[in-house]
Amino acid sequence: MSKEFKRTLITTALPYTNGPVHIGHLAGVYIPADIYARYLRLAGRPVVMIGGSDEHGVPITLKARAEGVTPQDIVDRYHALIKKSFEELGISFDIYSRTTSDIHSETASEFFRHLYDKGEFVEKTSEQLYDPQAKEFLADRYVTGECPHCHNPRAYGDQCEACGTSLNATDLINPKSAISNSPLELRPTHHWYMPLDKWEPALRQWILEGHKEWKSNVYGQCKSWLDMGLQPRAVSRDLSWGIPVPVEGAEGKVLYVWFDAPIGYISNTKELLPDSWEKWWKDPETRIINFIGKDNIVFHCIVFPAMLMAYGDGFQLPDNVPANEFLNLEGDKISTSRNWAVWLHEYLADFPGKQDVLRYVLTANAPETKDNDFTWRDFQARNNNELAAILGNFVNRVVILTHKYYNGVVPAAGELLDIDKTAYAELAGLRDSLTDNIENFHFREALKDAMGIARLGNKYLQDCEPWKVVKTDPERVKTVINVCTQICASIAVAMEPFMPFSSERLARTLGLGKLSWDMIGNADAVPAGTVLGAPELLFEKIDDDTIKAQTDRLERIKKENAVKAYQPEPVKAEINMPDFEKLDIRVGKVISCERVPKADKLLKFSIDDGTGTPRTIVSGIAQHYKPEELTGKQVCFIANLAPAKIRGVVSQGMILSALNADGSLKVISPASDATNGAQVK
Ligand code: B3M
Ligand code: ZN
Repeated sequence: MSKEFKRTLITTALPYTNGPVHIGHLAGVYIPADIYARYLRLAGRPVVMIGGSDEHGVPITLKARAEGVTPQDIVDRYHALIKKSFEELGISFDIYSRTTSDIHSETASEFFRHLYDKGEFVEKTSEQLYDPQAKEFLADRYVTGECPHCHNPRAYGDQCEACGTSLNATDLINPKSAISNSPLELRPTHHWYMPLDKWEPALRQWILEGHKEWKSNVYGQCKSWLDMGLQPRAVSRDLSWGIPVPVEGAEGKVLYVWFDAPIGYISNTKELLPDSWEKWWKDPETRIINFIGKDNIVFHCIVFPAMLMAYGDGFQLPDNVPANEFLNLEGDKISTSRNWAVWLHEYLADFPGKQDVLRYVLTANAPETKDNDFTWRDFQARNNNELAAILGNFVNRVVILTHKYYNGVVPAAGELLDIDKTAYAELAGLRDSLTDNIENFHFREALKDAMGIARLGNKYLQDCEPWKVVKTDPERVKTVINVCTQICASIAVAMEPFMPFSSERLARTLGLGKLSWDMIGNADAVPAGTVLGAPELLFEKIDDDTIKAQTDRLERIKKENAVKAYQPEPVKAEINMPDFEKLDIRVGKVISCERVPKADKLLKFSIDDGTGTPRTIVSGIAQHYKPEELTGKQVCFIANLAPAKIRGVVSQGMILSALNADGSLKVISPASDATNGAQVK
């Protein structure tokens, strides 16, 4: 750090309240921010961590419309849910407020008015797409039509998902409202714009010259925006949901959600610290850090800083914006609309008491430099092989041995041998690396260092073998157990930013009072004579059934999504009646059905086709039906298909089934009992 700061203001992206938060939000923003805030507190450095809900914006109004409730109902519901689930996960906000609060609308209005009075906006009337049925202007995202490039008929106004081109809604051929499906008109409308072009030189200087230390993904995105050249951006919208534009004659216009939301950081600081908030925003000795996801970089590094510069009055720009990339789920992009997510509130209900496991896995897998994938198998493996087998195991062994040998009373260490000194030296090395990594927002590496302390402890204990030495040199064992206890104390502190719940339990067992960062590596963190609590397992193994319940849920969702997105196959070329009449389709009853050995897709049927001689048919539906499910049922089959040998069995025909959107096969049966052998006409 080039400069000494007196205090750190941490902001976390304000989640939209049109749905609950999911693991992508957590891994990208809230867990890293919380690690950083907790670390600073342990290091005794002044910090406030600001959070809150972003309650404006079009998606909220659409959700309200779809449910027939008011936008306020929607934001009340999700704000409460999000706030509660963050609390339960231990995200240690100093305040978690909301952008529908009075203090926020006052602050945001005043901000706008101040820029307006200073002449910092440009005003323009332009033609925009209007939905005459819904009686509103539409954001680009809510317009659909034909892509002018690839002619995909279902392109969105901001992007064509078929060819990937970014678009303006006015580029689309035959634009239609995605809300009402009605054709759109161009109508003139008046708005206020932030002239970002005016701030471009200052932004270039500040970021490209002044903040070369920013993460390369952030710096790179800023550079490419700046190199493309900045344009004025509208900061107002024609909507009814939002903070009214505080200017005479601006009825029906509200602040653009991206104008008011970042001001939410300021309003929430004001709400938390009504008397001292200014020093957290305007004193150059305050360091501001914005934790966000990569889709928010432009707003935090370009638009909001331009707003702050335009406002003046000493407002400080962020010192760093350690934005993360995206987390995927089981190989697919997380999506609220497709319900492809692990929702925090559901995780908390399904895994009570296991907040730290999620925090651990999401940190170990954090998308710090590239997109990353969350899988339930990895979740289980990390819990079982790392948390339970390494960390939990070491701590548990130490506590058990202390109880076994010394009734739980921590013995005094004797003279330290080389092996003990080496352990302390390695511990100090890990502490320094851990500190350095956290300071530089490398939380994955930092977590490895913290786990390294547990690995070190395991190795030390294994090398010292107190269970053998106790018979030959009981004095030596006292030192070993003492050193192990100190390593446990280091773990309790080092783990606190990442896994606060387990840290607290361990600290209680060790009789540690208030934790502080300098206890890591301290050889006297647990004074001799301390009575340890009873041994308790910090982490339990997670079994396969628990994981299967989660992967089954995702499978179900995947199928539901396939059904929703299903487009029937185009109808094949036309045929004539004689073509159809060549097919001899019949009804028959399944007399017996069995698996074909060594062929996991095949079932062998014996069918009563009315002739008195059972007919054998082999069918590739073993992954869709168990043999007993079909026995006794009537099915339809092609009776005149040329026999074919399949896995050594001669198959005389083909059983008909429907291929569904989700890839499943459904055997076709007559709707009510038919005669075996009856022809299907
Ligand atoms: N609500 C976008 C998001 O949740 C937005 C962040 C606002 S931060 C001021 O991704
Ligand atoms: Zn296209």
